[in-house]
Amino acid sequence: MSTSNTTELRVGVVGAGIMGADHVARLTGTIAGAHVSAIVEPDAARAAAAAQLAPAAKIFTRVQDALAADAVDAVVIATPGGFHEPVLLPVLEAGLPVLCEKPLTQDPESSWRVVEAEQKAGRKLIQVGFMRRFDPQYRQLRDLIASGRAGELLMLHGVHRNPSVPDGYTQPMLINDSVVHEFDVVSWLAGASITSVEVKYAKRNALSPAHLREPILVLMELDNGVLVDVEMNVSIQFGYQVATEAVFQRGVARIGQPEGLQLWQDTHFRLNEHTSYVTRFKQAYDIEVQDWADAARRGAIAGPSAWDGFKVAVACAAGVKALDTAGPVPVELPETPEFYAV
Ligand code: ISE
Repeated sequence: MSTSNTTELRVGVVGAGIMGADHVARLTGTIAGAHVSAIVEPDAARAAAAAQLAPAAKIFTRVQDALAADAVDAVVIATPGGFHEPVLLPVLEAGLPVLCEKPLTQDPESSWRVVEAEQKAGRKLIQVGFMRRFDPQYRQLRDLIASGRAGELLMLHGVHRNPSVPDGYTQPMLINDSVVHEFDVVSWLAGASITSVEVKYAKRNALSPAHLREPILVLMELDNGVLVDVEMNVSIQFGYQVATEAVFQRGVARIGQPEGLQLWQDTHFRLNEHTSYVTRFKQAYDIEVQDWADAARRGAIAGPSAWDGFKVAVACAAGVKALDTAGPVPVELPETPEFYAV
């Protein structure tokens, strides 16, 4: 940790795309007790744009160089998932705390290597960026489920709708990049593990990119008997919407409905919807990063662990297989290592 005259956490942000730049702005303008000391980004134009948001930050092209220069006390990884492992391993070796955007890595094998490296480092250093766990509405729903006030939870119906996706978004990304959030959050909400994943195809949206077959319906069985369905839709056009309905023995609860200013005008009723996850989950990201930075300064993590990331990687592998399989694909997890047992 820094011995300079500031006790602030010096954070290196790796990857300066949409999420990386958003985190640079957040760490600079919103988060207390931390600042961006380094931006690691091989694309010079992106690096320069992010540096405008944090002028004091040094620019590096490789995380190893930022570590060697002793420029950071902690790291936020916001590169595409395929680049997480090569950044995580040297950061773990340096013994620094890290907030790693989802997914932990792209497959169970590489996620396993990461949890092994973390165990070798001797303490939990990785928090995975499943930000929905920090969203106040998701937290209220989890408290309701845990309280038993509406009886036992029986089913969860989810919708995960994006207006559109970039050209590079591929069919497996429906699972690895999008449904990945549900794999984490439904287990967390229901306090249970996913035992199978099934994918059903809806009538194809002619407005979807030519290489995508969607929307899809993803069915998950949990080991406590709860059944989950999620509509995953990345060409819904009208806006960004993530919502859940929870069905209990004695009631129904909903989160994620459009909120804010209601306007009646010219015989129309209007309520604005989000256009992107950056605004829909802004509050969640703010809380997530503040809690992470506070915990990092105490030598701890404050959210989903690398083991949670590994479990989701296993569910994603089943989900990707389910894209081409009729019927449910089992999700089989090894025993939780002692290191991660709560
Ligand atoms: C994106 O990467 C996210 O993480 C968003 O939360 C999700 O809604 C979107 O589908 C993903 O592409």
